[in-house]
Amino acid sequence: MRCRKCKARAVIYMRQHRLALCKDHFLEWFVKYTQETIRRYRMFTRQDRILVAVSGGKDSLALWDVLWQLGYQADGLYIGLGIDGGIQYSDRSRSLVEAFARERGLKLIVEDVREAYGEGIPEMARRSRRGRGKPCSVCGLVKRHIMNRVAREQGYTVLATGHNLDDEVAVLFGNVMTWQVGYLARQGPVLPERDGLVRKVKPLVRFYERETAAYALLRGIRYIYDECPFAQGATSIYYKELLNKLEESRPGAKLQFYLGFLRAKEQGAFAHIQEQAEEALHACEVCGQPTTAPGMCAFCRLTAPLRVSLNPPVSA
Ligand code: Q46
Ligand code: ZN
Ligand code: ZN
Repeated sequence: MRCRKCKARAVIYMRQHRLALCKDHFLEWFVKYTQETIRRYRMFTRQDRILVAVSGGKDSLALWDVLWQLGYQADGLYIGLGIDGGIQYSDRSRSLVEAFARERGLKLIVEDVREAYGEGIPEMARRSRRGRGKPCSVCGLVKRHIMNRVAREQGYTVLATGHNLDDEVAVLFGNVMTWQVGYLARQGPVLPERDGLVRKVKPLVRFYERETAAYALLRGIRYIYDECPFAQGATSIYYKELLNKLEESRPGAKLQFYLGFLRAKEQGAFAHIQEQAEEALHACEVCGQPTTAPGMCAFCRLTAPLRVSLNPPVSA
């Protein structure tokens, strides 16, 4: 197959766009298409200070690389989750992110959960009733809390994550399967800023996973190939497999499903539940971060016993 632009040997064929490209033209297209997504969904401008959440995986590092090439003010945030799983998952991903930042002279902020609280995600999950023993719910809570806190403390106006189309479509499918209309009303490439929550954006949301992987490989980005050990058996992975089968027989089905949803949203399909879905937020009485819970936020409740042991009360 030949590149549509220069007729050289193509390295990728994207069936949903009926587009074959060589290495150079694919890399150029990927950067331009990301910029178009940023503009189309009004994600941010050159004046914004962007904090990119980087896990060490292909998507988040590809995103940081593209934003760096486009000349945005984008710093990285790595959150050490204290996950080993027999493959030193957290240690290896941290070294890869640090090497990535060093090689490009980019600013990286590292927050390590175990260093800060004396427990990693697996231990926190064992103590918590959240997620019935599965660490992902606790992990999501901790990551959201730290991302928002760091962004606010350090004056970032936007938080960017590397979610790709496959991730978003799996979430959308799950939300539709259970008719979580509140979640559907909030799902999208941009979550606007409100009451102490920093704006969240997903600039890679129109790329299939194989495209972000191709971008990372062709750019020579070293990333962690292993999934987090706790990702196994997740419902989202099952949905991804189902949706891949659909895509095989109907190329472009995933993109169509997602973009159709966004169009319906823009036309106001969920407008009437949008307001109800946005529960009132107030400041947590311990950390000051926005929360819907009365009094203390869920993160402070989770870490309260740890804070006591880290800062024992001073006896008179
Ligand atoms: S890192 Fe955390 Fe994921 Fe691992 S424990 Fe689950 S949520 S699977 S993105
Ligand atoms: Zn070409
Ligand atoms: Zn709190």
